[in-house]
Amino acid sequence: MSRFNRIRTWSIAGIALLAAAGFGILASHSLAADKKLVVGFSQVGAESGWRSANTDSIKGEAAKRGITLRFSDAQQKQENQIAALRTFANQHVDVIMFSPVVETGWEPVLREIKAKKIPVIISDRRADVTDDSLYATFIGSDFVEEGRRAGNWLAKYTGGKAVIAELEGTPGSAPANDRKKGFAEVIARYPGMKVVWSQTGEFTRAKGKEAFEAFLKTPEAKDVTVLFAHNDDMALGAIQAMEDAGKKPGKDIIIVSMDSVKPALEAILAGKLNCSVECSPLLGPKLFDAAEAISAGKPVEKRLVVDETVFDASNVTQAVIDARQY
Ligand code: GZL
Repeated sequence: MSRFNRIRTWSIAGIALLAAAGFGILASHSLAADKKLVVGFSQVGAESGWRSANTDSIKGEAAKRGITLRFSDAQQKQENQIAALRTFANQHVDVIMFSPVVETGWEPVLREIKAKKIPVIISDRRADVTDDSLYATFIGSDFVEEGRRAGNWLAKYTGGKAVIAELEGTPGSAPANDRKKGFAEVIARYPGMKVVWSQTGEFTRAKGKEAFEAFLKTPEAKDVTVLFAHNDDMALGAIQAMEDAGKKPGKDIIIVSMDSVKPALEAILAGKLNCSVECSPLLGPKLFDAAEAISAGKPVEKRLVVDETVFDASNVTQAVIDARQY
């Protein structure tokens, strides 16, 4: 065979080989794209209106996309979450997602998952880890900024004078730690603003009511002018306690809370709550966009923060409430 023909033959073979390889990648890629995902999700619990809306968003979005969702409710117990994460890993799901009930204690189980090469998406609350290769992305709010927004709103509304009772969220959770931190950072700038009582209500209406009922019976209660609650459910419980004690919530005691669930906006319209800093639970679309991108081998941002606002009497109307998804 002449030298020219030999080169021509090898060139054709080379092009055919590259094309086949390309097709092979394409085929495996398109097979991955066609394959419906199986996702394991470990949820904190069902402690608040926010959490229920968050679960609805996740389940609704998975159903819309034809994604098989294996969902576990941990009833606010870390040990239940760790067990669920291990189960998902042993089932070799395509992606694991979870909202960490508290910030610490996740590294061992995340290392087990990493060893199985299953990507992890952190939803809503931060997990403190020393190695950020243990998760692909963290999608949720900036709770420190939410705390600052509450502090700034209160400083403006009260002219920098407030004797504050604080209902905290779940001890050790990122929203409780960070909202407290952001709020304290702002009120530290005002000598006339101070927190004189602080106790957890575990983010639930029942425990918020119980804690505030007990507080109202103490001597310090007579001086308190403001309640800062780390979520609306605890604020709504405290409002019930105030009314049971013959006080006018929103007037005798100014109330600032977080989440902006519908019952809180209704309380603002009724003049019983003064401010709610929004924290969006509607994370479903962003979570599954990330899961699909990761499964298709595409890069994702390590941190995705959701945009939020602040509600008070100036921007809450019945039309705004009716238009809310949660
Ligand atoms: C915030 C979320 C918090 C809500 C509470 O993103 O983790 O947990 O503020 C919920 O209502 O219990």
